This record gives sequence, structure tokens and C-alpha cells, in this order.
Amino acid sequence: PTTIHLTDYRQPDYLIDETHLTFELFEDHALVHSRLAMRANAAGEGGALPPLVLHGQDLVLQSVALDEQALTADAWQVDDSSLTLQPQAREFELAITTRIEPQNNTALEGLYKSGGMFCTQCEAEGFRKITYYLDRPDVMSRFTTTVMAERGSYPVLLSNGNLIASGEHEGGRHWATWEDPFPKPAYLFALVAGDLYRIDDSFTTMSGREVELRIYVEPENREQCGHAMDSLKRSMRWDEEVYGREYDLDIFMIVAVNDFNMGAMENKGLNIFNSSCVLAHPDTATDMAFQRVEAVVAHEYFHNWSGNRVTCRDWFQLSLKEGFTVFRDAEFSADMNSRTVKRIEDVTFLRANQFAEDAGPMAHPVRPDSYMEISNFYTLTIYEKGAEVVRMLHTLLGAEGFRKGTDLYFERHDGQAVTCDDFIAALEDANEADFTQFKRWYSQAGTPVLQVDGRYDAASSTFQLLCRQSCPATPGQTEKLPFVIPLRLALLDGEGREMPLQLAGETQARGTETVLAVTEAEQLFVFENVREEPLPSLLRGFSAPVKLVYPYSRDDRVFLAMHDPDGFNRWEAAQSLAVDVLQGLIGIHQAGRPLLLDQRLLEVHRAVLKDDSLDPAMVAEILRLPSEAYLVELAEEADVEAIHHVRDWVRRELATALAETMWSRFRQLGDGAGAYRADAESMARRSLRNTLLGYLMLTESSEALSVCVQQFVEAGNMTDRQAALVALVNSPHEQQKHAALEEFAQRWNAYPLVMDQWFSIQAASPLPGGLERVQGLMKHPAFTLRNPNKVRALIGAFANQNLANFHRADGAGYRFVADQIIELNRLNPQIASRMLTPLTRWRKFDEPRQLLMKAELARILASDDLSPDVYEVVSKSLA
Ligand code: BAL
Ligand code: ZN
Repeated sequence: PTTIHLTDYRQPDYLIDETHLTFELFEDHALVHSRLAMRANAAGEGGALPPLVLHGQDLVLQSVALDEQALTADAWQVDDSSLTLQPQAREFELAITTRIEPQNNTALEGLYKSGGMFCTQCEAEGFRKITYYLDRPDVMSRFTTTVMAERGSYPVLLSNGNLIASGEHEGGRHWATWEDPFPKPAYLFALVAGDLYRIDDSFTTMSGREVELRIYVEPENREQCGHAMDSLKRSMRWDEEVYGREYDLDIFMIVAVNDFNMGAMENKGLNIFNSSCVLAHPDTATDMAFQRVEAVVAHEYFHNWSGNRVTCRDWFQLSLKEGFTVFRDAEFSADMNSRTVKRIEDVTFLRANQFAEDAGPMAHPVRPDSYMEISNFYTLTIYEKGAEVVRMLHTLLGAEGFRKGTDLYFERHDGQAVTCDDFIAALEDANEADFTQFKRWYSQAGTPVLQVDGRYDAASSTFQLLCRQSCPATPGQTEKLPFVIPLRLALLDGEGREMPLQLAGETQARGTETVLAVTEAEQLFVFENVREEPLPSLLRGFSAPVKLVYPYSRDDRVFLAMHDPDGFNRWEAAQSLAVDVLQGLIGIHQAGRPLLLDQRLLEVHRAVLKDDSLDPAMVAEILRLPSEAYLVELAEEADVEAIHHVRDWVRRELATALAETMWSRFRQLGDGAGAYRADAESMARRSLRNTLLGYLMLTESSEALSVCVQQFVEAGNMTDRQAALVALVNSPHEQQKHAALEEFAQRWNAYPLVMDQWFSIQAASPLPGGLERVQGLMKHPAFTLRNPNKVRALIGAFANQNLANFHRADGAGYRFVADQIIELNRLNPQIASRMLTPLTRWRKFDEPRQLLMKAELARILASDDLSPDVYEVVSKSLA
């Protein structure tokens, strides 16, 4: 595979003004007829016309015609990835027919079959598997699409835009023609043909237009769409209110499919979703699934402006639409639920996962410089760190300034394919700001370290904050220049109250909370008139994606965990106290000394458990100890066994010592009887109650076991039922565990998404014998390597969440995952590549494990027919 560089970007030689597609769909093949109104791009004017090179992959070319003249085969050249021909005029019509086999498309890229339906996934480069085309995001065209299929099996025929005609053919076939008035790149093209049930609703936009809303699902899922529809309407209203963005077509459609590589796809007017991100019913979906549906529906809807109306010039700019849209959906979720809890969840995820990516062999900037396979760059860095970068811009400009900037961005670039620099320029121009230095966040990879020290001088009543920043080397980038780091902070007095902030050299006080911009490698900030020695509350709300280091004592952390008026930093203090305690105990365990729990951690947990004024969801977040994955990320050399042992031991200690308090809070929270509600308050209650159930089960009391079994049997919703199942599966109560697993599988075997949960709970269980259990589950009739959700549920959960078993000292866990990757490479390269991630982290572990992990990577590299997706990740991680 070749490497593509950002610096090689050139404008396209040709443009496509109109794209007319006709699909003839059959059971064993499809014919795709395209008619393209093309012209040479003005940039090439004057000289001879360059050859026209169209992208194409896995296509059987049937015919080519130029201005209605059929060409003979000597007039073109075809290879594995392109069709080249020589236009004779600046403007011309090109007609091409290709034959494809959607039923054999297991990569789920381009046009494929999922169960009984035809569907598409074109981002990033799937359209070239449908027909020869200029498959690049800066070629935007108006599409008209006709879909023809047998009526009995495919009564519903959909594509982007509005339905303009439909009719019948002889022999039971029918057709429908859709027209999308908005020019779009091919990656936003979509087609669906199937036997689908339709749920209807409508939305009146801010200017009074009626928009038809439709969700299409397989008929048996018709009862599970209410939450997605409701989330869609709330997203549409929110985007009007917060960003002034109105929907632009008369119809908006969502289709749920079972076999899908991603969460969902924002095709213009016709979003195609992984069913896991649409379907939600209290009986079958957990609260977490409800929240994910809400977030993904919003995310895809928001793309209509941040992605579709204004799109990316090239794929190096992917974060232009993804980082911005993740920021938008996170703010939407924060407004719909608890803002603090949403931030805690996002930061927890970022630090355990994106920080690890930033420290690994695939580390890349938010705007990468090069790639081999763009599918490998739909990463946590592009999405989640990209969103953090946009969040910092929002913090620096304030909500109003940011809105002025986005208004200008949408107005200036509507209908264009642009760059991250264009986004920044709009924010700068609307605010007279200068983000030259800030843009290093787009070009430099790695997680910066922000080391802060504080010194109080009682004689002068000053408090000095010395900030030093650095950033570790990442592949291809050894030296880093200083970033602009927004540092949100307050100074707390001995009672935990925020003190007024007055910076030396400034005439105006800054209130009691401020944002400092750290721009130098080393920078001193001096606060004046500080009446007593303060304890700083730093990086509030995680105001920058950095690793903060401050010499807090454990007592300082306890104080902040009890008193910081900022909810996020209260959690952060408790979390960092737990990290400190766990790290200390890991060292003690490694030295073979007995473990003793620091009572301060216990007292913090006791205090929050008894604090009725705290949001129960916050209490649950505080009680949830740092994950094993996060402890691995923080370690120089991760000792997986010690991490697992110590974390488990601390959980048991807390459970034993706090059992009484936990029982009392558990009972006070009630049994959840009554109708299920998906609101923040009810979810918070369930979250805390189920967190406590998990702890109480560790006490191994018979009462806990009977409460847990009873909850499993009688739960009125999947959240409570699943929490009980998790606790049983991870318990030593073999009989109850097997009975529950059996009963669950019997009851839900017709529900693929529920069975995904069943697989994943077992795959993630850290009890010994995990690998053998997973190997057994691979043979279960509900499992298949062809369905990405199943692969993620079983193999993904095992390799990412079950560190104790995946990192078995004999390397059997690695060998198993590598075997699956080799098989998946043939079926679905994108998913194969995703499953590689845990093996790429080999540098984190001890030498014997490093050798075993590298040996498996080398075995994958040596296997036949390696896809570019897998080749890129394996070769870079062995480099
Ligand atoms: N654009 C790919 C799926 C998503 O990020 O919405
Ligand atoms: Zn997206």
C-alpha cells in the first residue's frame, strides 16, 4: 500500500455537476448505470486536457460511453483501483455501467446486503465499490437516483433527497427515483431497498416548514423507535436554538441495519444506522444504550450542517466535521442530561483510550499528515481529541464569540469542501482573535503534560502558579512547540470557598473562577491580595486534554473531594486520590508486602454515600474506581496481574467496610418499581443503585445474593436486569450464574442486540478461564464473525475489557485474538484493523508479554492477502 500525504493535495482535474444513477438490484448481482455531467476544472484551463482518472474497486466494467458514443475497450485503461480515459472536450457526459455483487460484500463498504435488505456505506471511500467515480470529498455533485428491485422482497426503495417519481415494471419489479437538490460528495450517497416498517412523525422548523420524519426498521423492531424519534426532534430544535441551524429538505429518514461497521452514517437526508444506535426499549436496552441512541441520533443529525452543507476538502480534514460534531453532540447531551456527569463520562473515556492512542504507535495529530488507509483514521484522536480542541476554542472565545464564529463559518462556506484552517479562520475573523499558535493542536500529536506548582507568600499576600508544559515524542515528531492550554481554575480557602482572583499587572479582578491561557513552555502567574494560603482547583471541567501534575497531598485531594464547589473537580479529586492509593498498593503488592487500605479513600466514599445533596449519578461516578485500562495507561510498565488484583482487593475492602452504609443507601433508592423513565433523574438513581449492588455482591453475603437474584428475575427494565446479571456472572455462585445466563439467553435469543450484551458480559468477566469461555461462545449459534456488533461484543470485549485474561502469561489470549484478526482480514478489513488495537499496545507490558504480542503481530503481517487496513496498523506498530 502507498502512503498519501497532505502536502500532495491537488485540486481535482475534473468536476461532476450532475450524477444520475440507476440501480438494478437482483439477488445475485446488481447493475449500476451512471450518467455524469462533467467538466474540466477551471484550474487546468488553457493547456491540453489531462486524462480523466476515476476511482473504482471490485467492479466489473460493462460499458463506457462518452457523449452518448459507446467506447471500445482500447479507449480506456482499467486496473485494480481506477479507470482512465481521455476526454476530448472541456464539458462532456460520461455514461458507465458496472456489475457488482452486493450479496458477497462482507466488508460492508459500498453496496451490500444486511439480512434481507440492500444498503450502502460510502464514507470514506466506499462509493468507488459501486461505480467508477471521482470519489473524493471535494467533488460535489447533484445526485438523482433510481432504484429498481423486485417489489415483494423490496417494497421500500430509498435514496437521498426527495422522491420525485415511482412506478411498476413487468414481472413484479418496481422502481423509485429520488432527487437530492444539494450538491454532495459521493461519500454522502445512500441507497436502501428492503421490506421495512416505517414510523412517521413530523417537525416544524423555526421558519415554519413542515419536515416529514421517518424511521425505517425491520417490522419486529417497530416498538423500539420512540426514543430515537424523540431524540431526533429534540436535536433539530437544539440545533436551531444553539447554532441557528435549520433543516433543509422536506424529509429526513433514518434506516436501522444490523450489519454495520460504524455507529451510524450521516448520508444526506437518509441516515443509515447500526440498529444498536436506533433501537431502544426499556425491556431490551439499558440506560447506557438509551443515552447512546440519543447521542448518535443527534450526532448524525448535526452533521447535516457540520459535515454535509460544509464538508471536508480532503480526508486529512476529517476532524473538521467529526471533532466539531462530537463537540456539538456532547453539548446537546449535556443540556439534555446532567452536564457534570456527561463531562465525567467523556473525560474518563478520553483518558483511558485516546491518551493510550496518543502514546502508541498509531499516534497522529488531529489533522494527520499522512495515511495509507483512511478507514484507520476514524480514531479517538480525530473524534474525541478533535472535540476537545473545539471545546478549547469555545472556552477561549466564550459561548457568544464561538457562536459568532460558527455563524460566519456556515455562512462563508455553505456548499463548499473546506479545511480545518478555514474553520479557525472563521472563528478568528468573527472575533478578531489570533489562533496561529493554537493551531498546533491540529498539527502536533501526543498528550501534553502540564506541570503546575503553587507557592504562597504570606508577607506579600501573593500566590504564584508556575506552569510548565511539555509533550512526549510521537512517531515522526520528536520536538514539540508549546501549545495554548486553557487552564480553568479557582483558589479555595480553608473552608473550601472560592476566593476573588486578582492577577498581578491587571487592574480588573477576574471573579472567583478564571481561564488562564498557558502559552509558554514555562510561565508564571501571580495572584495578588490572596488573604490566606489557597488550595488551587485546577483544570476545572478538564479545560484542556492534558495530563495535569500538581503536588497535591492525599489530604489535599480529600479536601477537594469533599469541598470543591465545582462538581467535576470534586469527582476528579476523588478519582486522583483513588489512582494514588491504587498505584501505591500496586507497588506494595509487587514487593510482596501485605495490603492495607488508606482510610482516607474509605472516608471519602462514606461521605459521598451519605451526602443526599449530591446527584446520585455523581456518587456512582465517584464510587466507580479508575478502570484497569486507565491504570495501564498511567503506568510506565503495566503489571496487569497486580493492577487487577489490587483494584479488585480495594473494591472488596470498600464493600466490606461500607456495607452498612451501602445497604442503607441501596434501600433508600427503592427498587425502581413503577413505569420506566429514561430521564436523567431516574437513570441516576438506577446507576447508583446498581453500582451499590455490584459492591454488595462482593461482600458475599447471602442477603446480597438473594437481592441480586431477585432483581435479575423481577426487574422491570433491562438496566436493572443486566446489572444483576453482571454481578452474578462475576460472582462465585456457579449455580445462580448459570441459571441466569441460561434463562437470559432463552428469553432474548430473538433479539440480536440483547444477545450482544449477553456475549459481552461473559467476555469481559475477569474470572479465570475467560479465554476458554470466549472460545466456547464463538461456537454459539447466535455468534458470527460476519456481524461487526457480534465481533465487538465478544472479541472486542475480551481484548479491551478483560485485561487479566487477554494478557494471560502464556500468550494464549494474544494468539486467539490474532487468529480472529487473520480470519476477519478476509471478511471485513475495517473490523479486523479495529481488533488490532490492544495488540499494538505491546510497549506497555513486561518483556515476556512484549515478545508474545510482537510475535502475533509478526504472524499477522506474514499472513496472506493482507488488507491495506491491517497492513498499515501492524507495520506501524512493529516499526
Ligand atoms: N461519518 C461517519 C460516522 C459519523 O461520524 O457520524
Ligand atoms: Zn460523525
